[in-house]
Amino acid sequence: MNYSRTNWLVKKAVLSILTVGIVGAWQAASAADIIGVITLKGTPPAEKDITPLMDNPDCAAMYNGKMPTTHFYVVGPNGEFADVVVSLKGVTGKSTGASAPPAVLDQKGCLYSPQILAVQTGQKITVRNSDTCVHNVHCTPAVAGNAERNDVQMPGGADLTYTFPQPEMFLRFKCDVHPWMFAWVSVFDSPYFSVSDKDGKFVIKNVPPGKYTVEANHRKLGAQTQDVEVADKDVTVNFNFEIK
Ligand SMILES: [Cu+2]
Repeated sequence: MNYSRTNWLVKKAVLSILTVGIVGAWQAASAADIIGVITLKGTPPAEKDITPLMDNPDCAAMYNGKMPTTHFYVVGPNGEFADVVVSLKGVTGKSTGASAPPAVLDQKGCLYSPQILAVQTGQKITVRNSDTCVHNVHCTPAVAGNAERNDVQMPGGADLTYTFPQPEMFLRFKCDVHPWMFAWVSVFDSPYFSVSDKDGKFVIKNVPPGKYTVEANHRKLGAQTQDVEVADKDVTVNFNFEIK
């Protein structure tokens, strides 16, 4: 074997060791998603008509005579249950909120949109007024360290920005001009949470390997938990809520 052939073999061996090392490190650091579907069994109480909204000409103009209602139970035809906040219980100190894109809380048709929102500690919440009337954004946290604020927002006014440093479930936003307007913002000290969509689906992305308790929390029906172990494959966890 000549020198250059030996040299090439040595280089090839070093390269394979490096490759194995890099792939190994990548696998060790891999993460997986926790996915699932939330369903509701039984018939929830009927939503309430928001009649005072229709007494307000600015707000009523957006509904063409069709009465808006509350959104306490957002359920699909096969029990697909939306607006359930799913998170990893007790995971703290992992927030990437400071560098996460802002979450948007809009005021449209004299309702908050969305009405159930989840963010990280330190993540910006952009509150917008898409309506032609004035709103009064009033957040009323219950956890020490999260500040109450009360801000007037004119139609076409600049976006407002809120952040909360402490975890809190269902932190209330209300409007002091329109007493039916509420949004409930859950704040987590990690990026590991999700809100179920209209199909009842949720995804908690890039969860590091480990054992966790997954909590599904609905504002009216309370919380359920399930234990899971995450390795290197996606894990499915479904929750079923029931109206008794
Ligand atoms: Cu308002």
